[in-house]
Amino acid sequence: MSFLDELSSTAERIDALLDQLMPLDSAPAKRVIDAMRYASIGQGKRLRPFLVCESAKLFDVDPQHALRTGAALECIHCYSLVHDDLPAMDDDDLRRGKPTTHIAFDEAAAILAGDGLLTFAFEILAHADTHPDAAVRSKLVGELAIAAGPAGMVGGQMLDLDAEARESHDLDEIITLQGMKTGALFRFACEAGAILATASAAEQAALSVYADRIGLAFQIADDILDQESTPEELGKQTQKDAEAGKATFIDLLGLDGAKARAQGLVDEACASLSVFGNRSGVLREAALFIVERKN
Ligand code: GRG
Repeated sequence: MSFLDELSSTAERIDALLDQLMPLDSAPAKRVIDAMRYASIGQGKRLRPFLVCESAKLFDVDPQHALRTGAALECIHCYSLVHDDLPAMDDDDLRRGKPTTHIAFDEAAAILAGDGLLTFAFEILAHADTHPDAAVRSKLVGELAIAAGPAGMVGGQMLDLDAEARESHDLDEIITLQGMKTGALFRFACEAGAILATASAAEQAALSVYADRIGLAFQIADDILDQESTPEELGKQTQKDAEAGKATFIDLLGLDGAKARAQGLVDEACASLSVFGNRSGVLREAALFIVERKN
């Protein structure tokens, strides 16, 4: 199977699982489930769940355990998109090629849908179907909470909002905030397979370096796409960071410098996988995909 076929096959399995886990018919509060489903089912590259599944394959983890962990992580990612699009944050009306959740429903429903997805992620992880060993489930819950919370994504978003008010920014500051805002979920995605398998510290460390490099490469590629693509191609508004006065990697490195830096990070990510030998081919392709993707 080609890399893109593998990616879309994981996306289909994630959609099917989320559909099964969030049934509309039996829900007492149908509108919030409807909004949660709208925000999470049917679109998105599912890159983070894909990384969970592929890192898990390195250790022959039960694919269903990896898929549930990936679905939980995707719920967190989708919640962050819903809340990020709200008028109090980025105020966007287009996401994944369709109206954002607060436009399709209303602001209160979008806030609750984000809250619902955030908490549902931990319900999925805590369930015995995710792993028979409670200690493994507990580790997954703890690590995802750290990645999504004030030391990770939420903290990075706060630093990002604070940075808008300042005139000058330096590269280290932007690397730190992006490492928290988007990098932390990538870190969880890549380390989850090792957690599910109770892998060795050396294997976890290798995946941690890989995650760190692809997380930063992802954000640099996002800034490049934002500059070079159209809203139709990306399915979301472009150039919003520049309008908001946010510093991007292109401001700090120049377009060519940003592209060179992203490629250097892909090379470092691939090198970090040498401990896994030829079992890590798909993860190498994923690193390349992250900087070559068109949306
Ligand atoms: C609101 C708590 C809170 C956090 C928001 C990550 C984040 C913090 C906001 C997302 C805003 C954004 C567009 C950031 C750029 C990087 C990013 C996460 C892009 C979207 O991820 P993809 O490309 O999207 O994986 P799909 O749609 O494929 O899932």
